[in-house]
Order: sequence, then C-alpha cells, then structure tokens
Amino acid sequence: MSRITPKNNLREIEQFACSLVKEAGEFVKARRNGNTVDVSFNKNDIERDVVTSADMGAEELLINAIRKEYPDHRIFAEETAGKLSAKDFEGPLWVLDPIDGTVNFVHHHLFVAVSVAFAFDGEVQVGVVGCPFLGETFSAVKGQGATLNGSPISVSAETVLKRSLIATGFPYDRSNLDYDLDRVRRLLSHCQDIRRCGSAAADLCWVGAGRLDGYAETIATWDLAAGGLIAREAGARMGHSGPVPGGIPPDLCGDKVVVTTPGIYDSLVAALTE
Ligand code: LIP
Repeated sequence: MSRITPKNNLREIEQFACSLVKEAGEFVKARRNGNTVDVSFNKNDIERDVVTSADMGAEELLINAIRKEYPDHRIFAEETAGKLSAKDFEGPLWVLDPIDGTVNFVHHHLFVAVSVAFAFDGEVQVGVVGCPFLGETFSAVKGQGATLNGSPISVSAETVLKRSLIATGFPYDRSNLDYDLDRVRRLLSHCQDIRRCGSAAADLCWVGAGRLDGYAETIATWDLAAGGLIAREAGARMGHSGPVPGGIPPDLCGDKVVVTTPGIYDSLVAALTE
C-alpha cells in the first residue's frame, strides 16, 4: 500500500482530484442537457430515493480514473459502496459522491455537486466539490486553506445565532419524521432562517464561503468528506450534536454533523440538543 510522504504529493492529488471533478461535472451536464438521463426509483427500497444513469456513469468515470492513477488506493463511492469497516479507513482512501443532490438533478435544479475526497488513515487530506451548473469548484488541502475557483474563501464572522442562516436536509427514509421536524422547529426558533438546498456537499462549501453560517444534518460519509474539509479549511468548526459511532473517524462521520462559523457553534449545538 502506497503511503503519502512529502506535502507536495497532496498538491498533486488535489490537482488530479480537480481534473476529475471537472470531467465528471461536464459528463453530468452533458447528460442533463442532452436529456439522456434514465431515472430509477426505489433505491434502498425507498420509493422517493433515486439513482440515475448519470450518477452511475459519473461514478464509473471517477473510479476508472483513480484506479488507473492510484491502483493500490481504496475507493468508497456512493453508488457501489459496500459497508465500510474500520480497516477500510487505513492508508489511502478515496470517498466519492458522483452526484450529490440527485433529486435536484432529476428536477433540473442547479444546486448539484460532484464530490471527491482523499483521506489517509481516516483523516481527509484533500477535498474537491464541483457545482457544474453554477460554474463553481471548491477545493482544499488539509492545513493549506480552501478556495473557490482558485480564490481563497473564509467563513462568515457571525456570532449571533438569531442572525444566522442555517442549512439542513432530510433523509429519504421518513420513518423518523418527528426527529426531523423537531430539528426544524429548533432551528426556526433559534436562528434567523433555514435553507434546504438539497446537496450537503454544496451546503458545506457555502458555509466555507460565508454564504451560510452553519449546516446541521445526518448524512452519508460521501456527502460529508470533501465539503467538510473545505469548510474546516475555510475556518469552520465541525463536530457532532450526538455520539459518533465507534470505529468511524470524525472526518468521515455524518451522524448529526454540525459545521458552522466558530462564533455560533456552541449556541447551535445547544439549540439542537437542549
Ligand atoms: C442528498 C444530500 C442532502 C440530503 C438528501 C440526500 P444525494 O444526497 O446531499 O443533504 O438532505 O437527503 O442524502 O442523495 O442527493 O446524493
């Protein structure tokens, strides 16, 4: 198993990831604009959960390119993922979401993201999120800041929860609707307003860019990995408003994840848990 040594390897990996995200973004756009998208419902036996031929095609593009460049690296991708075990987090691991915001994509919304993260021993080192319909690519290398289309980004300076705009989202599985509605009640009671944009990866980047003051949801590893690093490298604080399941590194655990500009983190977690 190859190991990363000097930091410059991370810059090479970031450049490679950026090229992948751009290529997959163009693929997704072409499928949408060409109206050649087959939609399958009942993903995970939940009727409203969807996967499209564009998700599958973009994921295959990403996986093939990574396998060619880094044949001994592990890959964890939304549409073909098995269960992740603790061992899977050892060494180099790519975490992929070919289309984050698949429901938006199916309904021709523009808030759609391609998310590619590179982790090593369970710590995300590189994150790239492309929003192909918005012409925006967010990127970060651990310890080296975050950018939007190459320009540095940083979180908002907000310190008052009542003046904060918070993004959230809801699972396709609505069996715990009371929990989700309680979160909405708490957010509307304590914050300025909420946004439900439909792509966690893009929401997280928008926290990093200061367009949102925070984000709170329970999401999958592939939704969180890249956007979470980008937000942290832009100055955000990331944690969880509930226990992190054993064996999952915090960088890759989307359970009750909370990502905010630092000034409102404690008050938002209190609003969600008290
Ligand atoms: C989506 C997330 C979103 C969440 C949705 C869904 P998908 O990912 O990005 O934040 O609220 O339920 O999980 O399924 O579009 O890749």
